[in-house]
Amino acid sequence: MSKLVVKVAGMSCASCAARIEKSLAALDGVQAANVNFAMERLTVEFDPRATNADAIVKKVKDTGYEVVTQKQEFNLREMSCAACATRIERAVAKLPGRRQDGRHDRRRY
Ligand SMILES: [Cu+2]
Repeated sequence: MSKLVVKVAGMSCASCAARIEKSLAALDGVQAANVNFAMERLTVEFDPRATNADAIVKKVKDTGYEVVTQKQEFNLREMSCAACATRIERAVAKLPGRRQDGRHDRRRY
């Protein structure tokens, strides 16, 4: 089971959200479709053997709404996290634990 989470634009009321849910539920391979109107967020659980993210996005567009693809944002966020991890690793490496003379400090943390 795969999960797709995207931002949907163009909804003006809760029945828009319901319309998208209904439309996606009719799509082959979709197990569950949930639209959070307030968050403008669409969550779809689907069988990747039966459908894919592109088909789901197309269906949303065909229903009359826009998908603001966040896949790229997710990637950026991951990259940013990796950079943060590196930064943390670097910062941790600077913590005392080794003496200038190279011998290990026996202090425990
Ligand atoms: Cu509406």
